[in-house]
Amino acid sequence: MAIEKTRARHESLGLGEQDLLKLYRHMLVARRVDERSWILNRQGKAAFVISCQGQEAAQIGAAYNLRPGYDYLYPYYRDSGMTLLLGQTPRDQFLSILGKGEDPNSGGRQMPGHFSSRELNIVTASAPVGVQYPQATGTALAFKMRGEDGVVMASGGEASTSGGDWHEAMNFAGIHDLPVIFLIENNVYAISVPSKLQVAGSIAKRAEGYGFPGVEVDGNDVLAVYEAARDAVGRARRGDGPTLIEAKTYRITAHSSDDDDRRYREREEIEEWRLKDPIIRFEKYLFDNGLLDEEGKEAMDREIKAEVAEASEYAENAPFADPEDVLTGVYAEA
Ligand SMILES: Cc1ncc(C[n+]2csc(CCOP(=O)(O)OP(=O)(O)O)c2C)c(N)n1
Ligand SMILES: [Mg+2]
Repeated sequence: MAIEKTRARHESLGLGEQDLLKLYRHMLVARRVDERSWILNRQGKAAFVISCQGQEAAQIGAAYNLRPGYDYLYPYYRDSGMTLLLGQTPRDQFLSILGKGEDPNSGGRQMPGHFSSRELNIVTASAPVGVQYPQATGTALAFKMRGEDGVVMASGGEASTSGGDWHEAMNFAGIHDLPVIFLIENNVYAISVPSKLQVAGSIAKRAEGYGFPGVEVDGNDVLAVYEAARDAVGRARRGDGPTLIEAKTYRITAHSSDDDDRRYREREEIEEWRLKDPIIRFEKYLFDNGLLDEEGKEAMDREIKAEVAEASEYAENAPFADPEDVLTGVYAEA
């Protein structure tokens, strides 16, 4: 009797080898860009760094379902993984982190992490936590009114669900069955405040009160996030309305380069989560399924590190924004 080979998880999800290697590569690019950013900060070149480390699976697994330049993304400051996947480059990231004139997000006028691209439909966030949700919901309403099948993804941390904006957006999206996906990257902390002092009950379950599905997913498992977001995007595109995804994850670095996390969490806790590092976990999956080996991994990492070094060097040598340009785009030209 022939022994039937059990299908690997990715096969059941309809993902092929190229998809998996693309997911993995982008997770690694995001990590290496982030690591390099901290070096630039420690060298006194980057004034401020805010990290995606630990959240790459949540970001890349979710954004893999979007159609760049057609769907809309309202990311939050940690979502460099998403923007890199959708088409921003390491060079773009460093130009922004170093506040250079060529920075595509704001021409060097905004803090890092305020991603923006007209071509990629990535809409810049304001600095107050949570204000992206009503705007994203409005964009979803526009898609619906036009009869187009675009979807909108809006993401944020768990603390952004404590604010009124999030609830108003959830309510409005629920009433009008809008094509919007709320992706909450629950990384356990809001700067120094642990989620048990920030979040009452379950975030995912709140969706039920607004009349649409909410799912909780292992945010360090890229395939699990991909699946949850694929279903959510499918629902939205079919006109079946919004979905809330709560991706349980962990921020490995301090909140930002201005934060000393030794003041509020134990080193052991970070070490425990490092064992669940989404990149290492996915690497193991790829190894176990014969899709990557040590040699291939090292070659890819070498290539990425070279690309990141070149991008960083380019940005370091690029000119700062012209001081005359500081008010461009702020006031209407007479
Ligand atoms: C309305 C508002 N309050 C406070 C802040 C300061 N602030 C910036 S980030 C942050 C923590 C947000 O935590 P969370 O939403 O969990 O995202 P994380 O940084 O953990 O990814 C706070 C309090 C702000 N930017 N806006
Ligand atoms: Mg958080």
